[in-house]
Amino acid sequence: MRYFYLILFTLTINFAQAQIPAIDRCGYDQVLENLEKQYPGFRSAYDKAYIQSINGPRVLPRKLKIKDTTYFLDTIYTIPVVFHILYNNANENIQDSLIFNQLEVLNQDFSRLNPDTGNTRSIFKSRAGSTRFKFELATTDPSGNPTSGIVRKSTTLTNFNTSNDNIKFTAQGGDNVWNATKYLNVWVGDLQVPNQGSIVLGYAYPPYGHPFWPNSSWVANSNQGVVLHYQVVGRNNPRATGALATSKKGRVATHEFGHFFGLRHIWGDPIFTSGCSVDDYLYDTPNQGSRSNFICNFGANTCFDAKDDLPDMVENYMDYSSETCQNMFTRQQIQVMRSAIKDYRSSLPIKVEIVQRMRIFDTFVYNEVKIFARNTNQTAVVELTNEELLNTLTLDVYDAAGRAIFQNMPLKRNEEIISTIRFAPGVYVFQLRRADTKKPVKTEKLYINKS
Ligand SMILES: [Ca+2]
Ligand SMILES: [Ca+2]
Ligand SMILES: [Zn+2]
Repeated sequence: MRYFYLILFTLTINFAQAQIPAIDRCGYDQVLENLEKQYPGFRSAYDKAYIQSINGPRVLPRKLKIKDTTYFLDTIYTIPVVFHILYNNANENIQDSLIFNQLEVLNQDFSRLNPDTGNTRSIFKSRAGSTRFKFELATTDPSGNPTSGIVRKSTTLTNFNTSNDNIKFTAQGGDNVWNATKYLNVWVGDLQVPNQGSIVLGYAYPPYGHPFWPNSSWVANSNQGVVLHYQVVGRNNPRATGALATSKKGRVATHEFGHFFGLRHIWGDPIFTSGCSVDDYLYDTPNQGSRSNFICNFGANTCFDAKDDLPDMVENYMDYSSETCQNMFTRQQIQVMRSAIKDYRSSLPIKVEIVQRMRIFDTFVYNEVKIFARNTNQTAVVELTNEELLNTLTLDVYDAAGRAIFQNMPLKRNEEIISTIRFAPGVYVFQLRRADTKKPVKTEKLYINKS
């Protein structure tokens, strides 16, 4: 084999140098033909060896499995970040390496490439996803000059006041924002709650006008951005000791970036009302009555839902659980954040890449759609755990005799609830088809009764 390859390689080069074929851009076929004339039987030996080299020695299956593959366009946003480091002493002037690994943590967490995705409980795995956001340090400053994306500034203030945002204003001992519509500003310093002496790990404001937030939380561009306590920036910050020891994974930033892109806390921030009646407006974060308190309690279940009760999602970055058990954003949270870029922060990305992604449709649908009956509620549910499936599928329902109950119902919501109140008790076939080709992609038999 090696012998043939060597000859081919040499001849190909010679051929390419000797003549320039007018139509064939590659003269490879002619090389093979010449060799066949020179060494009869060469071609079949070569073909056999070639096929083996790409397929391996195994015998091809008699029927090749045909996969139903579709392609779709996806957008990846790259967002420039500037760090303003405000320090009153050398310890607060955190080293570059922490800023670099903070970026790495953000890129992993927002892309679900974090090393601990395996810790997501199986009940929540299908709800987790990637934002397709990338973060990079700014390389050009607002005046168009090259920059490292890190601004360091000494300050006479021993700590910053979280209520007046002084860290964001040069005249008040902080550092002015870089155009908040073009940069994601991160300020780092010693943060304290005025008159309480307690520290704040970080805070951020949602996009101006975002409907999840009361208008008291909408602030001007000069105040837009993320603020972090210097002790919790980056992974394994040596300053994160004592009470901060559970904040060593750089996930305060992940959480605050979540707010910056519009997310609420998953427990919905009840203050004056009962916990379980206040929501974060997202159905794929289970209803949660109160925040986790820097611990990792997989037994937590602060709200009992009458149907399909789930425990609290302590894995979520938008809880206050320990960073050791945080490892996911949900797909609805991702939808909110991606919409926030389109609707409120559209000039922020420095790069918008349109990429083609492949979907093996059958596998995809099979794994990301759940069809089940809730007989106690006299309903059946089709749950799409991936927002990309919205408006791509239709539902047919047939009774045991094959009679259609209804057909071509479009699936427009992540959770489509079908009343079964008029269904006679029995077995029904729920069939999903692709809306475009009408091809069936998933079928489930459900037993409907009135228990
Ligand atoms: Ca929720
Ligand atoms: Ca629950
Ligand atoms: Zn928060």
